[in-house]
Amino acid sequence: MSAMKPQGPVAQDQLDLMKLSIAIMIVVLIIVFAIAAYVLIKFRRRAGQTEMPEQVEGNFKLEVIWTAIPLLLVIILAVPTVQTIFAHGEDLTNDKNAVKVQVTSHQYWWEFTYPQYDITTAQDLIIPTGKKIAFELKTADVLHSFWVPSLAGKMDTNPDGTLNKFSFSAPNEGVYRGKCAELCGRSHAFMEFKVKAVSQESFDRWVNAMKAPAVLPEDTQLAEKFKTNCLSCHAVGDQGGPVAPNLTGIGGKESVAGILLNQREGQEEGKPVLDNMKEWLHDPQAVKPGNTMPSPKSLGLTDEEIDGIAEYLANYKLDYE
Ligand SMILES: [Cu+2]
Repeated sequence: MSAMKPQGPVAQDQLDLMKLSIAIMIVVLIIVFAIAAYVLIKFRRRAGQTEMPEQVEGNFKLEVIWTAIPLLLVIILAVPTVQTIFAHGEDLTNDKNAVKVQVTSHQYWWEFTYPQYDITTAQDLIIPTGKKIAFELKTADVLHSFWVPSLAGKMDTNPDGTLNKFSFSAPNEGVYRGKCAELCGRSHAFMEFKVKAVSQESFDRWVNAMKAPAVLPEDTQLAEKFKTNCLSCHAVGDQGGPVAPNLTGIGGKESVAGILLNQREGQEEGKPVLDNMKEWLHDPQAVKPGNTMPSPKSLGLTDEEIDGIAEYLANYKLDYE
């Protein structure tokens, strides 16, 4: 998660701009300090010196020089900056070759809708490598900021209803960490998400898997509890509501609730997905204070039922990679 290690063309262009401005600043710094040091030593007041040194105010030549040089530097900075900003801010939402994603920020999670495929997911943004992803961003509550440092700069989600648009792409397969970059409440620091870039084939399989009918708990009693208590807000497959994060395939995601990292094959980081799921379901407020999910216990679910739902969700994986 670093803008200094770009993993895509947008982040690369942005890093190049940073390098250009830092290079110019360093050159200016060195020249200014060198002149200052030279002047301090060479023109210092000597013992017995009483006369006023020659004054240079109103010197036409000097004023032209110290106006022209900064102006030139600002132009050198401005031309590529403006070019890059307009290139990456281009609205690609009508581009047929781009994958359109509508981002909705919530306290404290991220919702991703793919209008071309009629699917909605949360927390893990799955994208095909090499394709331009055309984003359209809005918020469901307060001001948030969508930021995947290794792929692109920040983009605000505005409470006044205006849609912000931009695009980026990821040439390489991988998982890139994203953060909310605007203080938005108690659990702002936990408002993480992941961008997962996969091959076009895997992406197509993922789309199909997302559209498949919902998988519910095998135990019919538990399935009933899950439907009445969880699916009033959450959705799985074709069932449930649009209020809370879509749970389709949640067991295969990078994290639970965006912040409890699931251990992946060949990785030491994170805990088993079932442990994370139980930790979350037994006390969501302890994991992410101030989130709007009611505690399953307060809904009247027993510890056993909560464990059963955790087990069902931890095993609900989509086979697409
Ligand atoms: Cu936020």
